[in-house]
Amino acid sequence: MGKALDGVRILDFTHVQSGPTCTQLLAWFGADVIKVERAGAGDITREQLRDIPDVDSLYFTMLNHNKRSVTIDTKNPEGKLVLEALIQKCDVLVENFAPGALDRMGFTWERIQELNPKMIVASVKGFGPGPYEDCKVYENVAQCAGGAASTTGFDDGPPVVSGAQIGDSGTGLHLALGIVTALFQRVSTGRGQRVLAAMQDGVLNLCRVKLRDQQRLERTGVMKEYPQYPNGTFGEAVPRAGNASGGGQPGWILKCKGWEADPNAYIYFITQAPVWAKICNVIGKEEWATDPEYATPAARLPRLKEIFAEIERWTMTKTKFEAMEILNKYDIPCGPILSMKEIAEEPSLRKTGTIVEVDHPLRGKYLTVGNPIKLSDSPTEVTRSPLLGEHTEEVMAELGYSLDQISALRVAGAI
Ligand code: CAO
Repeated sequence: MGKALDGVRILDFTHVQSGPTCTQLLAWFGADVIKVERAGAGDITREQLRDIPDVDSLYFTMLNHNKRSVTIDTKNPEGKLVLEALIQKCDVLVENFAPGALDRMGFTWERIQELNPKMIVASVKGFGPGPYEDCKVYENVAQCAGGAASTTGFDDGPPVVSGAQIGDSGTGLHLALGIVTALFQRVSTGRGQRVLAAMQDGVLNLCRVKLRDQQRLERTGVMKEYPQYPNGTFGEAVPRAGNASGGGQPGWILKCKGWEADPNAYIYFITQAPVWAKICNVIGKEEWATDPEYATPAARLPRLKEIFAEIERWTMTKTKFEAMEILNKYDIPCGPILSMKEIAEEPSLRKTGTIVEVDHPLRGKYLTVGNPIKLSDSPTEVTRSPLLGEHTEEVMAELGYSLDQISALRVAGAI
């Protein structure tokens, strides 16, 4: 079966996490992704957090599947010519260098347009135009500047960053959408364009419910579904809400059987209004279904702590999986807190290709997260990440270079 992005060629100038997640997605959808790296070094993540000496790290392999790797020194005059040939042949250039790096290399937007007016140039930067536009940015900087950290954690503790890489992988996802949208627009305009996804913007986009709450707070001075209500105080800014649900249906994380020894023996429990009577039945508090102090969502809001404590008395008698099975019978929304170990071993995720085992010539078999987006007419087959420069000769030959020219460029240190 063909792939959605068959025929689309990506000049992948990305490194570390944010850019590579974007181009990996495009590769999974069928684009030919040619990753350009510096000879002898490559993407810095190849050697970061290594678990096997001298073998590409899991950090690298898990972000660079289905790509080809070529080495080019883009600061060498002859290397620049090779990059120019690639720009002329590709549809999209994706990069996430520090601000200005591409210009310093001599590849300004204007120069790229001269070489290929149809080229889409897509960038991840830490910040958009403004006071921080020249800053280098990593994941947690974006989580802090995008509003995630100030709204994550518990009220009596410091701001907390999330394990979900919303700054890097989240922005990569935003950029991928921008790229396919620009490719779509190019069909009618015939022109390329610039696509920018700033990490601060991407994180804020994912935190938009908190900007919603900021405005609710300013209008009413209180947010009744937050754990600070009714006994705590609200300041001027949205506070950290612990494990509160963030939506209109109150929720919390509750202990399950075995919590004393297992740090993940917990369940997320949502007291969805339409199933309130069923919740009361399950936990043995039938009277709460009709008691005016508990029967309506508004009446429950000031009592959420007491209500969740009562529900927890019940969840502590069940494992998280037992609780899940019982609650789902009654359509009560809930979710077990799954550890990475449990997720890695989950057969259904293996079956759908969300968790995939990949074989690598130097590291052997390892697990990775496959394509989380499933297209019925464009299935994803995850193939291993390339070794550094594995496809240099192949790609150079496609660009029309002879073997002698390739050898000469190697001697000159251009590739
Ligand atoms: N040949 C020659 N030079 C190359 C090259 C190649 N193939 N590939 C890269 N380089 C050069 C760049 O041109 C740059 O040179 P100058 O500094 O002289 O312009 C240099 O390598 C370093 O690039 P960099 O500044 O992007 O890399 P860094 O390690 O110093 O910074 C990072 C890394 C991520 C902080 C920075 O790239 C950045 O802020 N990127 C944008 C935001 C982003 O994507 N952050 C997420 C990263 S994932 O956590």
